[in-house]
Amino acid sequence: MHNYDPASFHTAIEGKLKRKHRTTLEEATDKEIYYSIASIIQDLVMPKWFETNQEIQQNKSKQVYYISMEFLIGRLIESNLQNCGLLDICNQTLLDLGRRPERIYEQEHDAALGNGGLGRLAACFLDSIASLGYAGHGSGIRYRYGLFEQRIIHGNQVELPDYWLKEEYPWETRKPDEAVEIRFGGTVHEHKRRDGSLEISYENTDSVMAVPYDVPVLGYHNEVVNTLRLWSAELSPAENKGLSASDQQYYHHLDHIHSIEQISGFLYPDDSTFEGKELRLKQQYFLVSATIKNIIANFRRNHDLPLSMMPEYTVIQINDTHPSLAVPELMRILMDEEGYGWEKAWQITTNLLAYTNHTTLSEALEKWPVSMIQNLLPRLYMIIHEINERFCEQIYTTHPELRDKIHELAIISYEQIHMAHLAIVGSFSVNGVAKIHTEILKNKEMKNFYTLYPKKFNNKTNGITHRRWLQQVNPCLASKITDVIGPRWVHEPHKLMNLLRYTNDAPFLETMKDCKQHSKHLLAKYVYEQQGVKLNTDSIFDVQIKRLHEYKRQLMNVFHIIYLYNELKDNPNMDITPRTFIFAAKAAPSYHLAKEVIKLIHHVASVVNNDPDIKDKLKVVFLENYNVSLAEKIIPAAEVSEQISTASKEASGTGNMKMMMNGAITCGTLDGANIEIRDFVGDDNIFIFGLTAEQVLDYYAHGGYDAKSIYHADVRVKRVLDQLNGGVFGSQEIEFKDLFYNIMYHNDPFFVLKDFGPYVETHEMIDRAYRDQNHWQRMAATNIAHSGKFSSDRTIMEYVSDIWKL
Ligand code: GL2
Repeated sequence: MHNYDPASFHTAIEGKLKRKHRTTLEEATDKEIYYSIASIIQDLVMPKWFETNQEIQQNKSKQVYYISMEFLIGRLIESNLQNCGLLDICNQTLLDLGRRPERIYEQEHDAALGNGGLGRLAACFLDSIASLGYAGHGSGIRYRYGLFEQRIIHGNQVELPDYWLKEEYPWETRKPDEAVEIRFGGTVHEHKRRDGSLEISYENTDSVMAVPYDVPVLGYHNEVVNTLRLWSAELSPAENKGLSASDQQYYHHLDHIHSIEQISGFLYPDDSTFEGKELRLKQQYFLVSATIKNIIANFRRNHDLPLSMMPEYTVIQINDTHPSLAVPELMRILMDEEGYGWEKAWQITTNLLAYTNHTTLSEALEKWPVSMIQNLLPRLYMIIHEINERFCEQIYTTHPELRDKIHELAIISYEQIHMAHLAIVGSFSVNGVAKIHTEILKNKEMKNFYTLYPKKFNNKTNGITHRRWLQQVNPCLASKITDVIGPRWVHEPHKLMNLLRYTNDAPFLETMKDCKQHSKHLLAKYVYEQQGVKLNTDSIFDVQIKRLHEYKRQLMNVFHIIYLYNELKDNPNMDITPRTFIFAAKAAPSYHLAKEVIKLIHHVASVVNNDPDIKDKLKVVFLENYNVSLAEKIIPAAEVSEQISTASKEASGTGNMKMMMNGAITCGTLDGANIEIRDFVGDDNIFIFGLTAEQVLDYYAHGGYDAKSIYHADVRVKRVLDQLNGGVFGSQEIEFKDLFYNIMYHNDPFFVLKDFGPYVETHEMIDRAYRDQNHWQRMAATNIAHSGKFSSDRTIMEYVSDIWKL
């Protein structure tokens, strides 16, 4: 994509600094250099972006649109440099200039337009789609405020707004000419035409403009540039009649503008939980309506064909149910605006849409009150109602055995609209995100739908882009891998399997270990700079980084730390491999118990880290403000990857894949993609413990288990819980009573006590295994070798061949 060498790149930066910032290389701030480099990349990207679009138009290629409320893209500077082949040149140039590359790159504010796994998956998918050369685009919302910034004050999480756009975002291009109008509310009128068909018109709607901002998505070394289109809500010219006869009207008008802009104002900070706020529903419709209008406009630009042909050239993947209003919105446009009858419109709609389910947690399943949809989207409500009527009737006639289940399958029931049901009925494909998750969907959560539509259901195990999560974040390890197996793995990640030939190669294992030590030192340096805590880099770096959620069981990890602390206090000479427990996690602002766990981690850390008896044997650190960039620092340094969700709860997980790819050994339950990791690496290269999903589901079916009996029977458990309840960690006795009560009196809904014993024993095995470093590095190499199967390139190829048919 470029003809730069270090000298000409140097000159290019100099030129940008002069023309754009009126400064010199010597005087420029890191930020000015960052903007100059971004601008050089944009200059290279623009013509390729244009050419990619031209090519799609000329070849009439089938295109996929990935609609998602979240794209957790993090920083783009380094991956863009890498993908256009400039990273080494840029690094060298900066070093020659006496600048530290990482200081320059960290000038970019993370684009945190997502909560966690679901949003990061969308970002990895875009990278793989472009790198594999497919025509695929993301469509999302340009939230003015991303996921909140987390600060810890006296152990408590506090949230700060993430105003990521306060400085120019160099990767976006505003496209006002492609803005579309979105309508909310109003009343619907139906007129019967002479031929009996219905003409629909709307009155008194509120309209909003959706203005696209395009971010380029660069393929790796292939000159492909796809688009991530982010929509921003603005005042529609139609609404800006502006004339105000009184100051009251004027202020009313300003309020109105403000409420419109709020639609793309902020990202809802809930991960795997549903918040039925009207503004969130507005965001969903805003995204869906803008995207579909855009897709239709693109189709018309590229083809001289009727819309009924769209499914031949277009496919729309909806990321969870958040964009599932796509079903009625497509129906509305096809019928009301394009004149198709119900049957034909339904055929087109259901051949365009494919739905990915990301969770079976009941608290996450979206159910909107009928009244809310009726008020905000009256025409869509009519259509959903009709879809539901026809669907229920169809079950009644074609599946008599399901007649008594109709109320469970219905899209509308008990005054609520079940978005997952709508998405399943309105799509041609329904996929889960790991084998076990898809099985649970088919055999339990969506069992009756599976009976109705066995062919729709399929599995697509998640993946991560190895270009970012290995090559970019761990250049040391990446280069050592290339030294032994050659560079092809970057294009064909399954070739990482060739590393299996080196799992007994002592010099290779030694270099791997050196890389890990290097990464541990870098992380230790960061921790010291951030919080003044010195880490023992000879200790095991034991890492749990993910959103804070009861089902992810950070609490069990803390209980284990307290237990080890107790053991060491009782027996200071105990033979133990030193450990550093590393946490990073954001809790949803209204999730009380999750915030309590964050506080507990801090209190335990302050006791453990300041106890002279413990010396260097245990350390606990919680790193503030977990985001993509922080993950990039931690993951290369991880040695133990904590993936300890209550079995059946974690649909897939993707952090498990990232850490495995960097040579960490998983300590996990048989949940989500852990199961597939185990199947590939074998039992000898992973530490598995705890209840199986089947056992957990069985307990739930029989009302749970008796947590108190474990408390009374296991002295280790009793001691930890009594300490929790007795104010040993924290300034007062009642400090953690809610956590204590949840276990003791709400019967430990996530089986923390039940799995505690096996968890402790598994950690004893880890402790022993780590002492044999040769063996440990062999396990690490085996994990890396198999991690290629968790590249999102593999996942995308499966979507392409089974669902998208690009
Ligand atoms: C999630 C799942 O919880 C997680 O296990 C999965 O890896 C990702 C991506 O498929 O999706 N579902 C969900 O609602 N969020 C997730 O991270 N927020």
